[in-house]
Amino acid sequence: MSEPAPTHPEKAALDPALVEAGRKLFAGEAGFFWAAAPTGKLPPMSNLEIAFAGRSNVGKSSLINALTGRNALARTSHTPGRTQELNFFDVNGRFTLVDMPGYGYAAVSKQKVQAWTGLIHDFLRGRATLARVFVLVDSRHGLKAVDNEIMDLLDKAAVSYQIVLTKVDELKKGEAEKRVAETLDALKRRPAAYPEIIATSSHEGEGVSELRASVAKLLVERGALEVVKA
Ligand SMILES: Nc1nc2c(ncn2[C@@H]2O[C@H](COP(=O)(O)OP(=O)(O)OP(=O)(O)O)[C@@H](O)[C@H]2O)c(=O)[nH]1
Ligand SMILES: [Mg+2]
Repeated sequence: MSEPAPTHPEKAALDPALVEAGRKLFAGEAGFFWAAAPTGKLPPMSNLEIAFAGRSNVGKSSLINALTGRNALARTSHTPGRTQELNFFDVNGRFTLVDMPGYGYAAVSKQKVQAWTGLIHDFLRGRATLARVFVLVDSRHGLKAVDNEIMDLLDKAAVSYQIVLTKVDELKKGEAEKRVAETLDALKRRPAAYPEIIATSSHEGEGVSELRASVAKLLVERGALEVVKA
């Protein structure tokens, strides 16, 4: 008899070889190598890049720390607006993580918001080495207008992106599943959206190995990593 069809055919976490590849991928060295301010230069393009975008305070920098197993590789803060540049982190000389300033944060000057928005948009639209954008969404709040704007931009530029829900440790049991289903539904007509959502908690580690596996899968697809099947 044939096996029943999987409910999440794309679910990278179900493939143990990818989970292991993801673990290894993030197990070695990780280091900061470049900051780009709105008026500054981007680093020369070399390795594939994976960017973390999302509203201010959603947990972008914390998730980079959780993925790389460091406490303070990317700077985090309770106060929104902590990350003010595009920060580039090399992982094992193999690929690059990009921590971005938050969008939709109104408490800094209008001028600053404009400069950050310009920087974020230019980078997301025009970077050939950008392999995927993780669009982080607070699991307590779901998609907001600013998230839809960023997804519109990524769809138009045909840049692959994946929604990652953050801070699921703050939710009651069962709420995360509901949020995932509702968010997936909102992505249906979005051509550049990866059809799988990962629910994470940087504080408790939930979803982190799944996210690492998703990065491994992406690098395999782009020819930047080989995975030996068990
Ligand atoms: N409960 C909970 N809080 C989290 C989690 N991840 C991050 N936070 C908290 O959220 C706040 C913001 O985290 P950051 O990682 O600095 O957020 P960011 O998106 O980089 O913020 P900006 O750089 O200001 O845009 C901090 O107080 C973190 O401790 C999580 O998984 N669970
Ligand atoms: Mg940050």
